[in-house]
Amino acid sequence: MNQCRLRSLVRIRRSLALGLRGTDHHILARQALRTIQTTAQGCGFHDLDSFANGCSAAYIEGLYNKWKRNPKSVDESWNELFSGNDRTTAKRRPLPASHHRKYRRPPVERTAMKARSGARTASGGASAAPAAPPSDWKNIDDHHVIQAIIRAYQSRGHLAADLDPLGIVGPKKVTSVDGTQRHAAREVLRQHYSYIFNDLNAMFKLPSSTMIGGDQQFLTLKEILDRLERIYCGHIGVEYMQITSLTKTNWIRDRFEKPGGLDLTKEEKKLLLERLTRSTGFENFLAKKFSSEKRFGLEGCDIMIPCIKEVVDRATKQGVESILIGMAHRGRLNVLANICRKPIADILSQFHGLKATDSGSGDVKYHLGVFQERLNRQTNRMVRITVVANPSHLEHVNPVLLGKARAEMFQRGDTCGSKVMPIIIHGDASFSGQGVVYESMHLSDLPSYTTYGTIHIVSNNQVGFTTDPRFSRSSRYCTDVAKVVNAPILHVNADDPEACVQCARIVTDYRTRFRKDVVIDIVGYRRNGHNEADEPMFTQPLMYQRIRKLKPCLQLYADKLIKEGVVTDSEFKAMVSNYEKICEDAWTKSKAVKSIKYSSWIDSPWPGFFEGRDRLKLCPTGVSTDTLKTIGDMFSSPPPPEHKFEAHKGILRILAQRTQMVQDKVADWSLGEAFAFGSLLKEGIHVRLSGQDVERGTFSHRHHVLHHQAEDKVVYNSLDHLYPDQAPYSVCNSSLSECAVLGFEHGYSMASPHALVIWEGQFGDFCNTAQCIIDTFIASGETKWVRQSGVVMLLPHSMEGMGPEHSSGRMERFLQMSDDDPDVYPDTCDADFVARQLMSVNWIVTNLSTPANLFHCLRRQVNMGFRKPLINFSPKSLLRHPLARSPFKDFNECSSFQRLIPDKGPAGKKPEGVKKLVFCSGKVYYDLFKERDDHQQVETVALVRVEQLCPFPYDLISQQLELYPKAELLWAQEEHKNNGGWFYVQPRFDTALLKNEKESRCISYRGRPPSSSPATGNKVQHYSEYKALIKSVFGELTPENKKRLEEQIKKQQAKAKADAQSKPSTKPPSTPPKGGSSPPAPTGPQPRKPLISMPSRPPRGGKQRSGSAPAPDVVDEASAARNTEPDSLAHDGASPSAWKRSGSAPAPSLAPRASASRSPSKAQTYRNPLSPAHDGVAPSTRQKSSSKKRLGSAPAPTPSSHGSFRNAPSNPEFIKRRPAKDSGSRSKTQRNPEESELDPTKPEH
Ligand SMILES: Cc1ncc(C[n+]2csc(CCOP(=O)(O)OP(=O)(O)O)c2C)c(N)n1
Repeated sequence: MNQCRLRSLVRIRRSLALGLRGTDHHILARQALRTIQTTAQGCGFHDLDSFANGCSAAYIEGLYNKWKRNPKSVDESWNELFSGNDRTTAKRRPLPASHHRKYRRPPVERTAMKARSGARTASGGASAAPAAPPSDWKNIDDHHVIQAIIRAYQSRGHLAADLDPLGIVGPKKVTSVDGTQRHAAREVLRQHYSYIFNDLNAMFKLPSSTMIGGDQQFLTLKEILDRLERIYCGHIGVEYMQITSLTKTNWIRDRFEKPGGLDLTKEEKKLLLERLTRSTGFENFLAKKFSSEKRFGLEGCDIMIPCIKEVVDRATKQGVESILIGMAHRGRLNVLANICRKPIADILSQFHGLKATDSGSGDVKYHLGVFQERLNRQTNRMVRITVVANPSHLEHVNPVLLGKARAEMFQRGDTCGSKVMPIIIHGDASFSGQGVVYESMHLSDLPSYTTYGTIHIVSNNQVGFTTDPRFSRSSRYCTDVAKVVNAPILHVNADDPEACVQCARIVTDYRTRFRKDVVIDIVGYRRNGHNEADEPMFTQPLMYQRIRKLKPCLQLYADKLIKEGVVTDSEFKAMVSNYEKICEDAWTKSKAVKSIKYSSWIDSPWPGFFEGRDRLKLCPTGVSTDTLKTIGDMFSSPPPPEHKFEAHKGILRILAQRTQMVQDKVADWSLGEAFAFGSLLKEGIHVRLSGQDVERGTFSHRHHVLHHQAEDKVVYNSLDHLYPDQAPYSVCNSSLSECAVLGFEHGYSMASPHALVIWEGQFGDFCNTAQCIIDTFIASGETKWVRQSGVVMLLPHSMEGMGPEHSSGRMERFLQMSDDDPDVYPDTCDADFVARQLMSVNWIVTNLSTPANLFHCLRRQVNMGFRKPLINFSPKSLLRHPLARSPFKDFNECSSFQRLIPDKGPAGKKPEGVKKLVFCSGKVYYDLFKERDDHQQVETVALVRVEQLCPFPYDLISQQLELYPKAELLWAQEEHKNNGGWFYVQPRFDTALLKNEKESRCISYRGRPPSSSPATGNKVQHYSEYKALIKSVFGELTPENKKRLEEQIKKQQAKAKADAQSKPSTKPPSTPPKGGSSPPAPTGPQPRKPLISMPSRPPRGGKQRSGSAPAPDVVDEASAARNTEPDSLAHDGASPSAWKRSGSAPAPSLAPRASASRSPSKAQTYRNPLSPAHDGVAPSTRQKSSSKKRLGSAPAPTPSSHGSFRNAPSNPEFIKRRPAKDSGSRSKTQRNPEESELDPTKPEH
């Protein structure tokens, strides 16, 4: 037998030495070594590692040869092994007395033989191994079963755990063969259920996959079952085996299985009783004083308060300084009183129905926020506790809270969540029912959204309003949603306070150790109805019959501790009466309160921001040309050559175009946006842009993050390297969620006023999946909770034939929710009118038409003396529209935001000749502008852009009305009549008109008819709608104009042909830049009759009209010269004609009018930014020297006076290597515990 084994060892050694890795032989050899390892364990050899590795085989072979020569020359244990007496070894080792009784020899030889026989099969016929005696097979099977049983308890024990204090759900105890009442039912043990119960006293060696033995390696089967039963099927049901991380499962196993690990000391028990007394006492007191008031009491889940308290204590001990809590109604007042320690008198005063001394609508008491900074007496450390105000909409506070926590971490430079910790308290029905829970969970491990672990506490009262779980969810547990992020879930019976507190400890330690989400599901009940006035017996009769018979948890626990001698009855009674007195005193105090202040319930105070500030002062938003130049240069340059960053060629072309724009002192949309961001970063304002695909931009216009074309996750973001002491810039592609991500950014914006926080929708249409956040937080947050936010929503919006769901940002909804009174003409003579108007409205709604206005608008967001959400309807085709460009002078110190852009062309210059005054907003202006040319009505039709819709610019509107006293008044919009701005502007125009007594005009609508669908998906219909709109404003094209345009087309085509033949090199490229995605569909409809003028189109990456596109319209130089350009372009060299001829220009018909006075050289500079001439001046080369300088002088950000955001970690590296998970926020010393598990050689559990 031993000879046989030795032969096997020698074979193993040889096979390993020969490097036959991956072969069957090799695998079998390894198996055999493992078997020998088991043998060694069984024999009492404990240095298993050295025994088991391949090299040891040589050693063993040597020993064997030595032993053959002289058996005494080797250690006795080897002698026993080689001579085949190894069975005696176990006996020889002193074992506990119990072990001698029925020690089951571990399955040594059988496994080894199995390996050998396998090897034989694989190698095609070695000598046959002797058959194993039947008793050995039994041994092997028994050990396997023990392993399987242990694993069954670990992974399925929670199914049999005693979690329900009502005893309605959960397993029934069954009597085992030994007479023990056990929970573990067939669903846990499955096929092993009856297998071994006939031999409960058999002794087994515990496998390494369990720690139930503590220091003991051997236990009887009975003891194994009892321990597993206690751990996994008691009052805690732990779900953790779904976690794919071995480190984490081992950690949890260790915490639960180690004997004695879950015990509390006497002092701890006493403290727990005291806290439970407060929790229950608070609800009892409220019930006594306000029996019919809604308070959403915690009775039945009272233990939640001591649990949260334990989390707070433990986390503060571990270094957490700020705890943010998000929760709904249930138990909220109790949390405020007993966790935050908001004075109870303040809470009680909310019941008195007092008037508020400050403005706002206020909110019900169980929605209010709280911010408390206090000394944690258990740890003697200061801790900030925030409960974020929330709406009724359950669970929607989650992402808001997470965003706020993330921002606080950023502010504090907390790069791993060691100082800031979020806790979210859920209801069982809402946790499983609300989709936002899932969306928020999925943010938990994203680099730019992680909060390094959130502690989720479910106050599970087993009913949602009146619906019981069988009808409110399909999953077994309400917490199953947390499994998507591999969170461990601890279900615990609410009537076992000690188990609950142990769970609280474990989840806190887990979060500290792993920085990941974790869940406690406190399974309790609801002693009253949904609210205190509800009769629960209507719908849950049987449940409530049981509840009525149950003693409160406090009483049960007090009885237990009295029995254990931890407290005496009189001590407990004293605890209860002490707390009652505290409440009574607070009650007396609260009666003296005569008014309330909403602002004393603010959850996000901004200390220092408002003090000493003139809130009505609107600071200038323009910046110096030098600043523009610096930002422009950097934004248009690739990383310096020394970094050897391989950028995409298409990107280099885009950068070259940007370089050209900077040289020409003109900015397109992306440059305008970059100017806003860059200049704010320079001023120490942290900028964060988040949303789906925002790094590149849905329409491929932004390209803030350049990707190395040869190396994975190597990126470059020029806006991060503008100035050495700039604030950090975060641009982050989000998960595909609107609701959670918008909520997150709103929360982020609440943390500090010194940041510009922007959420961009992929298309504005999709913002309706975030409607709850928009309605309940952004639109009304300030009114309800006196809390400001400057969050910006960028919603791509415009009718471009892209169908019902890619057209409308639903402007009408935002405008409908705006709270400025349409019937009140404000005091426009007030010197602070503009600021006052901004300050008093709930949000700002803009539909901007120029990059400069976007720049000023974004900068105004942080230059105002207060914060207000901004909803901006962003363009799509305008992102590349040649007319939608602004000269640098529109960004300089003398410039400012234009709420309304008047007509500065011939019509504006001679207003008396104007027959129609057309007000419009956004992209439609460019359509009207072009059509006015085609219709030759530049002198008779004035086009006025309302850039800021809300608050309505009454002063500027009135000026326009006065300027054109004889003109017919029109509001033209591309949206359907029931959409867009019409319903909002109409009554306000009326109010403005009524203000003037002499005025007899009213404004009429021009646009699409009402429709339930925001846009057609049919291009033909889109175009016919467009034509109808144009006709309604300008009438039919006259025959002369038709003829003229026809001739223009021909001329243009001939010219283009000639140009193409004479200058092939300057021909526009026929395909978009490689790698870049197509820009949005053009404005205009595709199929059309010739001679019908088209709305202007954006260039499509230089691509000419597609096959289905209509024939080009004619635009001749002469007519172009007559036309007026949009004002923003009237003063500089950036000519539309230049664009028309440019390499990226669309077909001539789509080009805007050219100015004859444009200098050809200027035009040329625009014409072909992709030409070799431009490429010759490679941006990298051009920037080389300056970039080098910048590089050299780009230290890490330094603190500045602009708020703590400057202190937040910036990106000191020029080229960033993106981590797979966290964006550089984990310090080197804080190694991700997961990292070790990425090693595929590590064993799987
Ligand atoms: C999004 C949303 N839908 C419906 C409601 C109405 N509502 C208020 S409480 C409640 C039951 C919530 O049950 P659960 O989450 O278990 O919490 P509990 O009240 O039982 O603590 C419902 C349906 C709501 N507030 N929010």
